[in-house]
Amino acid sequence: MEEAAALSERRAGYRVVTLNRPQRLNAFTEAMHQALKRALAEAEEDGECRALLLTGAGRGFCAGQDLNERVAKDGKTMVLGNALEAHYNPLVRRLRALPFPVVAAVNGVAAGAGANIALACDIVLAARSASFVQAFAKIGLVPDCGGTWILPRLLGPARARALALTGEPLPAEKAEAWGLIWRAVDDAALMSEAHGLCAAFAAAPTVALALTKRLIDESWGNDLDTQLDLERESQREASLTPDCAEGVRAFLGKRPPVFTGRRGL
Ligand code: T3D
Repeated sequence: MEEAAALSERRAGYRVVTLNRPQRLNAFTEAMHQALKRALAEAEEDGECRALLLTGAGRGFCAGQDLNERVAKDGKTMVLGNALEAHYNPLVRRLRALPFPVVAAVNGVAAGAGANIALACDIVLAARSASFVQAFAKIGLVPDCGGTWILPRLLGPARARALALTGEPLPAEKAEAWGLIWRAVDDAALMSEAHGLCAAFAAAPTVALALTKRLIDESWGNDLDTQLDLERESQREASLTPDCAEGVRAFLGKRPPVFTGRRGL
């Protein structure tokens, strides 16, 4: 039987999703989109899941769209855009909206849509040998999966433009130095760091983290006044969770908190 194009594994309090087409550097096919969609839906429906780790099998993280599925038949131009509507855009939106932190462990090259999907995760850890490639210009396409939105915001327009227009690989250490990712780590330490982070999130006040994630995302389109109002509302919501009561009690009692991640009692 053929192996699934995305694997999902349940750990204590979090899930690991592995893009699994190593012979093609985990380039996306229709089957991989379907498998990933299922894995993310399962994580979202799993009441015990409080973090998600996304990584790739083999030596790459993801090489974007599998270009074998984009070979024009009869010499005709293939009009692209449908896959963005059907798969890539919902995927980026879902990663941003998941009600717990999503950690990308970028184990190797992340190119095209693969780079921007990694950047759509909440925390990006990358192996020192990994790189981020806005490969689109090399094949006559434009950056997608939110690349034109996230790159200028994280890097400023000069670096965003140069990366997108040249398709030059950005090594992990430089990506960290430029503020594109959280941390570049030794290759051998990548997965243990990523698992450690997810295990910590699995014991964190999940509702507050989900609200924080939303606040930071919404801040891009808000002025300070609107953001202050949103913080007030989110703080009200967070303060009503059992984890907030527990956090305060634990602090005052000089003991470690035991968070459940639950919304209500
Ligand atoms: O509807 C739509 O499609 C719109 C959406 C578009 C989203 C996109 O992502 S467009 C961008 C697509 N991706 C690319 O253009 C990247 C293509 N790949 C590369 O540029 C290079 O492979 C890398 C820079 C990622 C890595 O280079 P390297 O030298 O480490 O590895 P390699 O030898 O090029 O690749 C290894 C194998 O994977 C190789 O196959 P082989 O020769 O061993 O049989 C290569 O052909 C294959 N592979 C890599 N990327 C893709 C791919 N096969 C199909 N599609 C790929 N994207």
